[in-house]
Amino acid sequence: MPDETTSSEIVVEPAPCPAWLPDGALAAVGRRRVAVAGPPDDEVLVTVRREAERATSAHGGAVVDPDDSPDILLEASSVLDSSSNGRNEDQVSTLDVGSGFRLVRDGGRVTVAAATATALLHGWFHVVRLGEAAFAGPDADERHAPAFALRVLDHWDNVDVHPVMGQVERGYSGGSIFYDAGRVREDLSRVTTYARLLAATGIDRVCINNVNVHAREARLLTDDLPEVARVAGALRPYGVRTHLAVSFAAPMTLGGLPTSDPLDDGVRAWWRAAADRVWATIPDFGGFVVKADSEGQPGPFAYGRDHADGANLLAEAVAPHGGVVHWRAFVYDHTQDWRDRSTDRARAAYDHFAPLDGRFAENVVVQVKHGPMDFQTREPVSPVLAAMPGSRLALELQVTQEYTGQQRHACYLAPWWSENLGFRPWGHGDDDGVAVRDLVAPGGIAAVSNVGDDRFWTGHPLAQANLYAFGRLAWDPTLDPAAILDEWIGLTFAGPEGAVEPRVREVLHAVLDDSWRTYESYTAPLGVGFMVRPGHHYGPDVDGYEYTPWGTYHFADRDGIGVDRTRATGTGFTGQYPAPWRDVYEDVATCPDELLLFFHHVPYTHVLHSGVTVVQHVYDTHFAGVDRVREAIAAWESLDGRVPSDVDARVRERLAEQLRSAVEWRDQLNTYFFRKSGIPDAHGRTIF
Ligand code: GCW
Repeated sequence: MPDETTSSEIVVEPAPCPAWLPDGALAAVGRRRVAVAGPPDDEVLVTVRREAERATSAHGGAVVDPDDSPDILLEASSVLDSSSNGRNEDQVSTLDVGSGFRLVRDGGRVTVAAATATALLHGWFHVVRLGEAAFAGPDADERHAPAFALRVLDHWDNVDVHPVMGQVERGYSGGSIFYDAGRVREDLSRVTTYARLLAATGIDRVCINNVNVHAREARLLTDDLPEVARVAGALRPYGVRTHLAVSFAAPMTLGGLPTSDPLDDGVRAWWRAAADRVWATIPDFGGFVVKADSEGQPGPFAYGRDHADGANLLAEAVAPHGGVVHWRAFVYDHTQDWRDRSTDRARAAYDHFAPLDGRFAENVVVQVKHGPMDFQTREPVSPVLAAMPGSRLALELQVTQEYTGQQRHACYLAPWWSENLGFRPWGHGDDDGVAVRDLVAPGGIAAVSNVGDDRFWTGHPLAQANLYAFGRLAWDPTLDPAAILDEWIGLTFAGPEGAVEPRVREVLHAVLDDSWRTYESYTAPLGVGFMVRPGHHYGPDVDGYEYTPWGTYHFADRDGIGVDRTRATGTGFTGQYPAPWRDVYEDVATCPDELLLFFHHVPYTHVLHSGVTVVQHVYDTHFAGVDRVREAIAAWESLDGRVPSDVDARVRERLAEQLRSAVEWRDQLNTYFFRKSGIPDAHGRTIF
């Protein structure tokens, strides 16, 4: 057997893993007779037909004519309502038929009908997901529509490899699936496979470049448009539309104008011409994403203008084409003096954006990070979400695990996202109160993707569950995270005949269901956040950010820890919330334990609602967290050959690193708090 490779040998990369769409997952539909009806030249309808062919040829079914009594009939452009004169106006308005589908089950046969081929494709994947249950239930006539019309994945991918951030900023899954060697990839077949995975969750928009738009990436908007069109062409068969992140300074850097002032006529004309070119090249282009006046990105502040001026400039340019502008609210001072106690980064988004409510054009979506800081494992919900009733808001989540273990730790984030989506800023009223998911319905939801060119897509194979769950929550934010995980397991670990071994299901739930809380337990405590290594943000460094300009401090001293954000004695951040939360958070007696250090500076001896002191809580949770990682490892090892060996090997490798890292977190945090406070662990465990 040759033991060395020569340069002339062709290295065949293993195909990317099928994630949640192995052929086994198509068994229930693939065993049946499937018919597709609709405009034959529609590109997405061609995909629907191909999907039907793929499934049936893998499982012995057949694609048949619509009038040949199919078991599954997929119909595009059919009348969605059963009333004889077509659509019932009430239903049309509440259902958003444009992006929804109707599913009728009659005597075990299923008809899926939709007004567009993309919606039909989503309906097809719905049936795939249901498996045999789609055909076995009682007769039914259901309408399914996404809660959010805009469901976007943002890629922080660079075309060039950035010297500090790499090719994918905060990417933990290898290189970009879009770009290689400083240009759009020649072979974009993987992008189409990605679009297929997304379509199976209901995601239909992707922004293909980093919101930090560097010089090379800025040119995607101009010189590289034909290349962007190729990417759009690779996403389109699965009904996924392309967006671009653009630089606010583009009129100067790309257009050679002397200014980017949003009120300058030349600048307005430049953006209109730029947008015209984009839509002339890519007629179904979605729109622009903008990070302005944030972490060094250019913006309207340079001209004494505000973010409404900036956003409306681009909105005007894209409006004739039906485009949208996702304008991010992640704006704060990243050059803060750590000695300055009057500035509070948590306040920044609200202070900048709430006063602008009502001034944004109709096609501007203000994209708000879920928390006031930055995708921490635990933070309160951003008060901006309740402060802009006259604007279209989108919720921004982070699927890539920047602060949540970087896809080396198993950390299923759906419970955390679900908590944010269900948060009720005005508490529970008579009608149970308005939740974040209601507030963002007009602007939808966006998240930073965790995908790269890694064979498992997400580095950690189990991090695929986060991408899947984001898509499903974007469709229906009321879904139960454990039920979503169960769906993901059912699809991903389907054997050739579609069944999943019960033990596999059990172990995956054991490892993932509560993994976000486990991660929280061994990292920064009680909502204080950060305590990570500066720069790459992996692993513990309690004081790593304490004396930096980033506005992320914990203020630990010998007596206590936490940030006083009260109105009475602190930064006043609690005042950005409506009642009851402004008062609940203000009072140390009512503030929830998990957010105590976000809102209050307390002594280590402060007794939590749970009955233990702050310092004892740190010790207890950090010891328990490591124990839970050990349990997860034991559970995984008990699978013993029940999952494919390559998945098993990768997961084992990641779990080992998770344990190493969790032990490091435990020991550094416990030691830090012990040394600061001088208070020993009540149970006498080892602290260094
Ligand atoms: O979480 C921070 C990241 C930056 C990122 C920024 C943002 C794209 O550390 O890498 O930049 O957020 O959301 O803009």
